[in-house]
Amino acid sequence: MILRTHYSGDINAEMDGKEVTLAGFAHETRDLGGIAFLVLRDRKGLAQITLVKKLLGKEAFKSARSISRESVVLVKGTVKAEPKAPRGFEILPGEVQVLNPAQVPLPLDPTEKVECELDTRLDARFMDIRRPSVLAAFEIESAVLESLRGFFRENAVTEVFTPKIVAAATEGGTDLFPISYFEKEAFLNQSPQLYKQMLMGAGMDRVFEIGPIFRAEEHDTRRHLNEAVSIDLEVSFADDKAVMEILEQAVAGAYRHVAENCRYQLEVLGLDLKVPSLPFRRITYSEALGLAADKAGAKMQWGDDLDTETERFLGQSIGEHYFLTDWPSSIKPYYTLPYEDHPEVCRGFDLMHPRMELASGAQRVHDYEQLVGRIKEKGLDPDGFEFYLKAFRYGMPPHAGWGLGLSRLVMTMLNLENIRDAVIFPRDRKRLVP
Ligand code: AMO
Repeated sequence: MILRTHYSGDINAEMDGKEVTLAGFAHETRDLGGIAFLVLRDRKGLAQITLVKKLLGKEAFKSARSISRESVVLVKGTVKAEPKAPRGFEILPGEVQVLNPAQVPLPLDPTEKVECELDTRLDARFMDIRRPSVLAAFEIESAVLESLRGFFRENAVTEVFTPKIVAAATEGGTDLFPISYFEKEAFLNQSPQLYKQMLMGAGMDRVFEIGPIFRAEEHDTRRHLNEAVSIDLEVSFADDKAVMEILEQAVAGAYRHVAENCRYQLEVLGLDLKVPSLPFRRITYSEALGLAADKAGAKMQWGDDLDTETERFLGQSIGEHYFLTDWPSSIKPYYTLPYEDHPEVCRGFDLMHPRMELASGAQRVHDYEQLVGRIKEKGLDPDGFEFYLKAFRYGMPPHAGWGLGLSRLVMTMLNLENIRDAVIFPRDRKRLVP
């Protein structure tokens, strides 16, 4: 049995006279003597419950008007069109039940009238998410996932799960969380990279995975976490250019889906979401260096990773999503395919939002000997990768793919200040609870 018949957001003045049952939290109470208001909040909005002594009876009126804020309430009543009420209607209740009272004082103010430090909010996250604008971001994140899954299905991509407890590093050996795994050494996986590539060798042809990645980085920034959700794609018989097209369509599609399906949440956030237009600009690494040197006087050498300053400069001057392509082979991982005729440059790319990197990807090395060579060049030991390399000895299709950070996608889409605003229970250098 579901206790409520409607969410607040589903009710409007045209439903005048209808009997409804609402359930949610006591957002606010206002007492004007003979008449009192209870504002009920659920995940779709607010509803004004007008408490009238005559309708409720003396005792029920008395207890309803003294409900503590944020208590869980159930209201049975009639919808009445009321032009003076905030949403053009009020509910005249015949019954107001407190299903579970909230203690006082509250750890923070869910009505968003009082500002609150991020740490206080995260410490009492269950209460913080009751704030409509905080909840809105997570509802939108769920819509983004729905859009991505739909997009992958339309493109005949198979959803997979790969292990998060692994024996080897993916991205180069550092930044791993060790865990105890019986008598063996094990780690939390940094990326499904090796597994999604092995699945190309398995003939799965097109796979995607949405799952956690773990990075033991000491970063303390607004865009790094130690546990993040990555959306990973791998496609056989595709090159870097093909998977970049898939990526820009996936991103623009997610924006479109949110713009069409999350109107209430966007309104709560005060956002007029602009769907990015396709295709995104493609800029090579060399062009980016040139632009930064000409216009901002940056002194980077070919082969340096782009620093935050340069990224910021490029983001500001381009002002929309763009791809950075043709990176030096020396700064991209061993699995990135170098160009045949100028191997110092590789088929790796990053998808950038003006504020930060959202994704990286590449066409991969699929030749066994070349892959072993690249692993050695990076100072790694091929023996540690035997389980992965094996898949390259018996016919590995050429393939390409990418990894897209879910929280960064949501954070930039909604213009959130901190990645922690896009993660329900974030894990960073200092935070392990809740
Ligand atoms: P990369 O390491 O660039 O590539 O990660 C892909 C994307 O994942 C997100 N991300 C993070 N988000 C928050 N905090 C972090 N610490 C963090 N680390 C990564 C970013 C980033 O762009 N194997 C490759 C992908 C591939 O080539 O397919 C990889 O993991 O949005």
